[in-house]
Amino acid sequence: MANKVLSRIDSASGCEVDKILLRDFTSSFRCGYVVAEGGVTMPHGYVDVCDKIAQFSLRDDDIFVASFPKSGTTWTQEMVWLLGHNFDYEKAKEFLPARFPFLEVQVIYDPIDVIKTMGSSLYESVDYANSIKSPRYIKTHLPWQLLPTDMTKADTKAKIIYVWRNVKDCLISYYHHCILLEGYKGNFDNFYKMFLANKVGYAPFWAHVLGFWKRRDQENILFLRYEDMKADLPSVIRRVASFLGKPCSEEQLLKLADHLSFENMKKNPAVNYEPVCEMNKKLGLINAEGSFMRSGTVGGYKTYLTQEQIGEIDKWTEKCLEGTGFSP
Ligand code: PPS
Repeated sequence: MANKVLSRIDSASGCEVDKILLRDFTSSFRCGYVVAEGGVTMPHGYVDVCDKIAQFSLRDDDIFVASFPKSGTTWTQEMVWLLGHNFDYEKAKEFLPARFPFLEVQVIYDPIDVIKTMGSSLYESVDYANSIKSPRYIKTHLPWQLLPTDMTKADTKAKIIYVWRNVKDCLISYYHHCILLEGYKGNFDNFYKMFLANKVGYAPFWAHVLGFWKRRDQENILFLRYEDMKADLPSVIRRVASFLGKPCSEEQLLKLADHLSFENMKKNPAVNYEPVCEMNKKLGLINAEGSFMRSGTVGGYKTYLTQEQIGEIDKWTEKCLEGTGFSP
């Protein structure tokens, strides 16, 4: 078993959520799951690349956007990329994953889909990220302990912008995402059970957030919240610009905030993943309706979750955060 991988998730374990996980994610390339360091659930393909990721050499000018899935990653990536590229809206018409590759995409998505939509070089995502010119802009959903080892060195200069989101909205968004893009054919209740049992990809959720929150005072880490971006995007843009050391005039700021509005991102094919959803359908990989830019709201969970579920998540959260000093 590779370095960071502790065990396989096995349907013979007798655990109900393990069975659901193995049964209800139906894409043919999802041939099982493993438990990685920190109790993290990862699709089986992680085994093939975890050592490569651990050994991935960082450069001083690397910029990572990291998050638990469905926390506002794409939104943050587009902001960071434009700040880092002198507001080049012309170049930003290129598909975001080509400008800002997803380090471990090969673990998560069907190769046929990724190759058809992004090209074969992008599918070998760890090699691709290794090969691109500096400064590199890299997306990852990996928790702190699974990041390239270089990141944990005290003198690392590579920067990480971490974004997190209210766990209930994140859960709902993840459920829709898994139906749309990850071949999930189960119902909401089973997804909910898996999420709380830390059996969805990249879970446990709170340990993920805490891993970065604990390091939020490091000079190379910026800790953001989706809800703050919704409440006052210009303020967050200013913080990010200052963290990146990129000047941003009031005029540039207003234009960027407008470009980053939900309505504009929803109709922007470079960031809305419509081409990927279309390709999935065309290839018959996934047959689901919906869109990646789904609702973009805060508190949308209230129409999905029962009072009982809300109470259960609150209790679970309290337990996960006990003694940490973190208040959501
Ligand atoms: S992924 O696939 O994990 O990288 O997804 P991620 O980008 O992290 O999260 C997708 C959710 O972010 C919402 N989103 C936005 N909300 C508000 N404003 C803007 N501009 C924006 N862009 C993306 C997107 O709609 C997903 O949330 P839900 O709740 O599903 O709508």
